[in-house]
Amino acid sequence: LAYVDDMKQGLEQGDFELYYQAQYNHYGDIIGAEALLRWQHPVHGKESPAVYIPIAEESDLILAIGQWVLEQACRDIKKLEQLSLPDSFNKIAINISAKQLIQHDFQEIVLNAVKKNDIPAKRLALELTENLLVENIEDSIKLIASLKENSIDCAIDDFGTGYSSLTYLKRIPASVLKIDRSFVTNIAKSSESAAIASMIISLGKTLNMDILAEGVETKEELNCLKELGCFHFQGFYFSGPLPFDEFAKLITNN
Ligand code: G
Ligand code: G
Ligand code: MN
Ligand code: NA
Repeated sequence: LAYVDDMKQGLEQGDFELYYQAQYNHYGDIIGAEALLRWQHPVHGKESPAVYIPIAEESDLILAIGQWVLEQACRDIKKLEQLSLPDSFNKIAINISAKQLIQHDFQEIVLNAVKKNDIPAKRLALELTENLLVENIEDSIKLIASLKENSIDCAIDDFGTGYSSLTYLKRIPASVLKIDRSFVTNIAKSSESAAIASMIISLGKTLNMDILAEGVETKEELNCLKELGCFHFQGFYFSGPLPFDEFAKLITNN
């Protein structure tokens, strides 16, 4: 439990931080960003959320962390609203864990954070993984539809890696489909990856969703995605995750 205690203490001490990775359209305009959690373990140093989020998910600490992420993102959106943002900029997306999503008052929690920080709801979006949605399919469908009515869009994260059935996908009223990084890496060299990406892109189009490719690292990958009809991107080729101030500079200079 030592690790969970370290996280709890880190959260209380204000050691957690949100970084922002910009998302771009095919003109090179910034259309949004994904908020990514950062925390430095007192002994192990910088660690990926891929390591500590699953540990937090084993206890209720993920709820406190998720709450902090939600509120911090809303505070940062408030700060962005006071800058001169480009017209292309739409929203900031935060990642949501299973335990958060299944809270009976999850929607209320989200809407309260929006209200409390006095930001337009359309500036906040949620990223939910494919598996998370499928595990709670009926409730997820209702929740996403209801959030959408309240101007909060949802994206399906890591698409293609889970066990989603296409029947389910059709029923999920998400606005964005994020092509998992694993299909984007080497897309220019691997005909298999290209075929899968192409399938996801046509699927998304059929379902009237925006398609965003994550993990774009090279010009070749970018060109390949454009040829396949994907026009929204995120990845090191454009920008890595940045501390808020640097992200704010990036977006106002773009
Ligand atoms: O930021 P990358 O840098 O290492 O993130 C690794 C993984 O952690 C990704 O799958 C990402 O979705 C997840 N992640 C990052 N930030 C958050 C967060 O605030 N909440 C949740 N639940 N997951 C996050
Ligand atoms: O699962 P999720 O999509 O939320 O993962 C986001 C993770 O991907 C973060 O860890 C982020 O730092 C990482 N990431 C973002 N862009 C790139 C990229 O271009 N290449 C690689 N390898 N990782 C990336
Ligand atoms: Mn994500
Ligand atoms: Na992802």
